[in-house]
Amino acid sequence: SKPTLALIGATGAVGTVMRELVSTREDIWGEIRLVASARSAGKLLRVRGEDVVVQALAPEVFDGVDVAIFDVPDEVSAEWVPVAAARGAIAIDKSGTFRMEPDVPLVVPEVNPLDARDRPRNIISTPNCTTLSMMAAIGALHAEYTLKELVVASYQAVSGAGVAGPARLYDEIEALAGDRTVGQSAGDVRKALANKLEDDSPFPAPIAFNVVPWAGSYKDGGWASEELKLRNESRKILGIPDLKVSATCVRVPVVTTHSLAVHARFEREITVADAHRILEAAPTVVLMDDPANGVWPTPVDVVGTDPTYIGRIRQAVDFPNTLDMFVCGDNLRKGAALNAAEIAELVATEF
Ligand code: 11C
Repeated sequence: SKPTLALIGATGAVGTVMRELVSTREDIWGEIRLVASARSAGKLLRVRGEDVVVQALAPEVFDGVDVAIFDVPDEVSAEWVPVAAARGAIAIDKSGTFRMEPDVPLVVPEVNPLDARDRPRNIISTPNCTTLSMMAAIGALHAEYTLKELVVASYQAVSGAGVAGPARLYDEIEALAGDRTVGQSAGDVRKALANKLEDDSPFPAPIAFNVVPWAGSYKDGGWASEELKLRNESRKILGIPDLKVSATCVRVPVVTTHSLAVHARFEREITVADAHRILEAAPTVVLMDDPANGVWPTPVDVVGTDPTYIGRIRQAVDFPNTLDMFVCGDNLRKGAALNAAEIAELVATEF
């Protein structure tokens, strides 16, 4: 019989995309259970064209579940992922809680699918959306040219911060709209927003009319957690423990789709034509690289789609064996729900 799937965090930003994905991808699942916090229990949500009652998170909801996908805050995962695993479910976790634990694989199906088989704790982690938004493309290049260094600047969409992110961006845009003087003197955007909106933004600075060089929590040395995740997770997924990585993560006023400027050094010379050949052959990558004709990816053309888009590929003039590139990926799809769904489909073949 078909395996039973549970979606934990079914009402969140990623949970919503997850329900859409399981409703539109090949239907390999038997029962699909929707689980959320007690606050959302009893709600009806649509999956595969049917209304399903949301259940409150409790140990019993995992009984009979084969695969459980978690998209919940770190502390909720820390408590409940082991419960699901102990009750026999393969737990696929989107949080940062288990990603770097040595006995938990961190999987991107295009890059390291075999790692999903080795899961002594019955837990598989799925990476941060920033790491994931470039990984299919970078992984394909690495497979042939062996990556040595990555320097990355991110341009992260507000939905990375959950449903509160887009809500805040829309509110700020609405609050500023119509005033063609705002944004022209230091502090005027902050002042205009303070007059109209509550001080409850998920972002540490105005996000409309702005870019914010901060994503995640504060870490030693002045790093933002997102920057360290990008480093640690890239190393683990690619299987290069000493990969040199340095990142600067920036939030931009884009609703959904993270972009990354990537400066990648390889073991040997790689030309733009080499990269084009590899990326054209990568099934989940779309090459949009014809700058003479204005062809490169942007978030507004990528949002809502599955692939990883790449363009602006250049051989770095002053750095040997190095390419500069621009990558876009929908942070809620490949960056989150889609990667988890793909891992789930990978392990579902075992049932
Ligand atoms: C963001 N990448 O854009 C983050 C959200 O470790 O999964 C996801 C955090 C994580 O804000």
